[in-house]
Amino acid sequence: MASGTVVQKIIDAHFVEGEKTIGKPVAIRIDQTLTQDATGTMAYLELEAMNVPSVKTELSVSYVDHNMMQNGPENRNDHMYLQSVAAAKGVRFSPPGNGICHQVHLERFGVPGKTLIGSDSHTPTGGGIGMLAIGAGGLDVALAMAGKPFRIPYPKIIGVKLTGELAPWCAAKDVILKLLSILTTKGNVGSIVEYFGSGVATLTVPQRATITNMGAELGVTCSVFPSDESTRIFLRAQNREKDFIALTADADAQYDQVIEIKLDEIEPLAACPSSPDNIKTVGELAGKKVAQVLIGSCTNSSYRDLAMVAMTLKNRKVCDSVTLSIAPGSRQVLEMLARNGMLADIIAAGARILETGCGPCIGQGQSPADDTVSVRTFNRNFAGRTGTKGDQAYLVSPESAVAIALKGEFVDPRTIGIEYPKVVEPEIFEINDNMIVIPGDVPGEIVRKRTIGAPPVNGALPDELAGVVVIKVGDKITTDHIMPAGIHLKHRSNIPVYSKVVFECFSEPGKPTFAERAAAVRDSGKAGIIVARDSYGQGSSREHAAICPMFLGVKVVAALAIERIHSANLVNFGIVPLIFADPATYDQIEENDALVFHNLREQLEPGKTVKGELVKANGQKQEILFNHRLSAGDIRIILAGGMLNL
Ligand code: MIC
Ligand code: SF4
Repeated sequence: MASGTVVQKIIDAHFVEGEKTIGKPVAIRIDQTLTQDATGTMAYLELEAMNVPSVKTELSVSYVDHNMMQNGPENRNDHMYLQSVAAAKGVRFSPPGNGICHQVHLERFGVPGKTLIGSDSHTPTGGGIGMLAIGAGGLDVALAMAGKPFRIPYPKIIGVKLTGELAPWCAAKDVILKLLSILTTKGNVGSIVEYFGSGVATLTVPQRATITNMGAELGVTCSVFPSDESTRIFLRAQNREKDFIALTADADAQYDQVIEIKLDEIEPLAACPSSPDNIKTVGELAGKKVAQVLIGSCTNSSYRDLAMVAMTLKNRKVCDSVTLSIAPGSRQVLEMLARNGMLADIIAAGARILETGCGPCIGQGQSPADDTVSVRTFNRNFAGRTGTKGDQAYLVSPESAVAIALKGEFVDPRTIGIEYPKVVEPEIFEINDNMIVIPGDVPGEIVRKRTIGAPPVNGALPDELAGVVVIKVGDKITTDHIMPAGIHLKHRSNIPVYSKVVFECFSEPGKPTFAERAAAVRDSGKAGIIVARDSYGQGSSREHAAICPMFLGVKVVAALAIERIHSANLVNFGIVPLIFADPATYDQIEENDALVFHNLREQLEPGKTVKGELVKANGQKQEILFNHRLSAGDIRIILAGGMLNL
C-alpha cells in the first residue's frame, strides 16, 4: 500500500473518520468550496433547504462562467439569485466576465495543502497548486458549505513519474493526452493520480493545472502535484506568497502503481472523436482539413498558453478557410494581453475574441457546420457536445491549435517552420480583484425570479418496487448524453422544464421521448429503470443527470459500472445504483421489460447482493443478481428518498 505520498499527507491532515484501506470510505474536512452558475443555483437552493445561516468553510466562492449568453431572462435571473444568496450566506461572488471558475480559483484563491470541493468535474485543476481538489455534485458541495465532511473512497494512488523536459511545441496538454492513452477514461474510479519525479520541476503551475484539469477525463477522484519552488514562484507572482507551503512526497514514498512518462519523448497528440482517450499523434492526422479552431477553456487558457498563441500569430494571418476563436480563461489574462499588446496581435491575425468564460466548451455558441472538423484546446469531445449532431471534435494543445489555424489543416507544429516562442512568465500578474464581491455583515434580500424553482423531493424508497426498463443504453454514456447542456443550459434552475430533454440525443422523430415514456411509467404507479453498460455517467458533475430522471420517476440505474460523481449524485437523490453481478445479464434485458424487486429496503445492506426478477413481455421470468458499492450511510440516504429528505 502507498505511503509517504502528498495525497496521504493531505488526507491525514483532514481526516475525520473511516478506514484507510483502498476502496473504503473516508470522511475528510473541506477547507474551500467553489460552485459555478450551471450547477450552483441548485447547490444554493439545497443549502437554503438545509437552513444553514452562513457557510462554515474557510472560503467559498460562487462563480458565474457557464451560462452567459443571456438569451431570454433565465441566465440573468440565475446570476441575480446567485449574487444575492452568496451575500446572504457568506460566499464570495465572482460575476460574469471575471473568468472560468477553475482558472480564477487557481490564480486568486488556491492554497497548497488545502482541500477543495467544487460542483464541477474539473475542480481537480487545483491539484496543479498542490490542493486535494475534487469535483462533486451540488448537494455534496452544499453539505461541505454547511460544515459537513466529504466522503471519498480511500484512494489507490497512481504515481506518475515525470522525467526530462518538454521539447519545443510539445505541451502539458500532450502529457495528459498521453496518460489518457495509457489509462483510458474507464476503470480508474476511486484512484488518485500523484505526479513526482525530476520532470515536475520543469513545469509551471498553469502547466501542471492543465494536466490535473484533464485528469477528470480519466475518471479518477483527482490529481495532485507537489508544492515546490515553482508553486512559490506562481504564488509570489499572484501576490500571495504568504499562502505558500512546501509539500512533497517523502524520498522513499511508495505508490500503488507507477507509470513513467518521459517528457522529452512527448509529441503533439490529439484526442479524436468522440472520446478524450481516442488518441493519435497530430502528425498521423496531418493533411486533414479543419474548418474551426477554438482556443480556451479551463484546460488551456492561462497567460502562458495565450501569450504563446499571440506570439505565433504575430504578423501572420489565420487561414481563410478556418475560423479561429479565442476565449481567455480569466479577466486577469485578458487584461494582461490587452495591456502588453498581444491582444492586438491576435486580433490582427484574424481571430475572433470571445467573452471570458466557458462559452463553446459547453456548447454555448460556435457550433461547427455539418460534416466539418473542429479542433479545440478543450477537455471533452463527447458526441454532440459542440451543439452539432454528428460533430467531429478533436482536442489538442494550444501549440497544435495555432499551427492548425494558420495552415487550415492538421499539421505537426514542429514542422511549420516557425521558431517556438519563448514565453516569459510574468514576475507579477495583473492583480485586480475589484469584481469579486465580498459578502457584507448584513445579508440583503435573496432575489428569486420566477425561473428559480425549488429542488424537487423524492418519496422514500418502496419495499416492493415494480419497475419498467425505460431505456437501455451502451458503454461510456456521459452526463452530457443524459442531460444535454448547450441551448438547454438556461433551464438548469427549472427542473420540470429541463427534464423534458433527458436522453434527448436518443430521441427518434415521431416516437415518444424518454421523458414522455418515463412520465407515463411513473403515472401508472411504476418505477422507471435505466439500464447501461460500462462507465455510466462519465464527465460532467451535473446532478441534474440524477435530479431530472428522479423527477420523471426513475428509481434504479443498473449498469456494468457507474462513475464516482454520478453514482454519488444518484444516491443523493434517492436513486439506487446497481451493478450487474454477471455482466452477461445486460444482454438479456430489453427496453420495456419489467424488473421487480421484493423487500428492496431489507435487501439493501452493505456488501450484500440484491435480487431482482426480470419479467419479459411473454411472461417469462428470470432472477437477476446485482452488486452495489453502497455504504451504510448511502443506504440510509436512499431509503429516505434522498439526502434532502434525510
Ligand atoms: C462540463 O465541463 O461538462 C461542465 C459544464 O463544466 C460540467 C458542469 C455542468 O454540467 O454544469 C462539469 O464538468 O461538471
Ligand atoms: Fe467550463 Fe468547459 Fe471547463 Fe466545464 S470544461 S468548467 S464547461 S471550460
